[in-house]
Amino acid sequence: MTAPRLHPRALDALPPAVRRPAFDRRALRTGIVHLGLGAFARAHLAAVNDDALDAGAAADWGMHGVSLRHADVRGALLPQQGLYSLGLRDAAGTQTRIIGSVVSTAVAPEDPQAMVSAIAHADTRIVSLTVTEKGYCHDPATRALNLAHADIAHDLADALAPRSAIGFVVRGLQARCSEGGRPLTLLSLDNLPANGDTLRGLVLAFAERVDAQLARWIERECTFPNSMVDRIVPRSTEADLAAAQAALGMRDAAAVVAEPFLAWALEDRFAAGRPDWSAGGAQFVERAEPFEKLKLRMLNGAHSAIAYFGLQAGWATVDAAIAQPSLRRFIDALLRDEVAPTLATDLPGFDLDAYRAQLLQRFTNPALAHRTQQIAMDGSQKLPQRWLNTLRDRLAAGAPIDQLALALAAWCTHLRGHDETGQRYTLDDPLAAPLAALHERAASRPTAHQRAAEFTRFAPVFGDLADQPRLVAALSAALEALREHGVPATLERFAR
Ligand code: CS2
Repeated sequence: MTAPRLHPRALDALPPAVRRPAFDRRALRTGIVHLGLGAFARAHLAAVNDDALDAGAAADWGMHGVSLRHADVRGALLPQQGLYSLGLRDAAGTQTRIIGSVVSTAVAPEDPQAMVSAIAHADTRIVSLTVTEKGYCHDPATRALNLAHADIAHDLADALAPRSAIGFVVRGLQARCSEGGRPLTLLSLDNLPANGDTLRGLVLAFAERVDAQLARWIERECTFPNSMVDRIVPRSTEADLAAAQAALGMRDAAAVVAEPFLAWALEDRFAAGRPDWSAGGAQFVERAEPFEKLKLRMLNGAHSAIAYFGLQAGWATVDAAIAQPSLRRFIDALLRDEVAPTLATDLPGFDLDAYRAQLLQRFTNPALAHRTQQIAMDGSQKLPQRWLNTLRDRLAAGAPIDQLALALAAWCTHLRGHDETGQRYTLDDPLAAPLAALHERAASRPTAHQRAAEFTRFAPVFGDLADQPRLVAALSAALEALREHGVPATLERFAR
């Protein structure tokens, strides 16, 4: 017999252990338009928003979730009228709850004007984004709008059917400005440094090219709070959907799983109000930047290192990788010796040792099966803020960079498209073709020093670090060590 589908009418039939929304979903109206309704947003923003609604937030804080590319999330949520389950998992087991704050869903390319109208709508007071790093169509090293990006070029030329998140936002703001000009908050929830300021810079750069008056209106009426978001949310697999079905006694095609941990530090600069997300663990802060920097450099920096070593050595998940003593010792040393010292002055009194210990503990979560291959994707978009800003600070301080250089060497090595056993994989990166060409160019150089220098000249990632002498020296030593000794033995040598 096929299991029934999760649906508002079926909520009463759920097992008692499954928490469900306490608020009246039928009264919900859309106040938040969210771009990028992937697993992360469903396990973070929407879950916190549910907590706020449970705690009595007004019914006009429902969410309209929009996918910018694919129809699968909408396809899964539509028959469930927006309901889905969130399973919080660790070694102790799984806590399952139903999330109800998503009122409606859409797929932007099917009806671009509907998306523009949703941003312009008088009831919309927040437009939030989780579109991943590459969704900002910027130059990762400089964070400037990439005017050569095909979607940006298209969106500047064609006002009616945008493709990019930035294009949709600006065309939506243009309509909003001419339809009453109500203020709006634009909230980036992606892992970018100063994500609000970055989004603002990109939106204004696009808007200037459309209409300078529009750019002035945006500067006056819209806010872009910075925020640090944190929860580890792997992509859902068939096994996750099966586990959700077992817990619910019904089928949920949009189930997400995540770790129990959640953090969200954001600036309280909302142009048109907000729900009280502190009910779900959000922390409103004066400046989010120190928290972002901490999280990007420590958690995401460690994650990317685990991903590239793991991928090369054949450790398929984060917990399997961090269970390798050599990698665990190296990551601990990297965070302690080279990353944490760059953060101390920004966070006076903050216990960086406890934070590091907690991170390592989170990485050991055996119930997530977070794939190293998933984290390894889009490295060109991630490494500047995860490793290279740390590296710049270390260089400026005249401090050692050997461990950061080894992580970089693992990324450079991974560009060859196969692991240490010869197993091939596809480079998953918006710059995959130029990166593969870069690897080929570097590999053709006769000396390790020249190979390392070649890598550092890849401007979208390294920017002003091209040919930096200390970086080239450290990277060349690290590339050689990896080539000669392989991942596990090299990690042993580099973990002091
Ligand atoms: C990960 C992040 O895939 C990745 O690049 O590093 O998604 C990470 O799991 C989250 O930022 C944790 O908050």
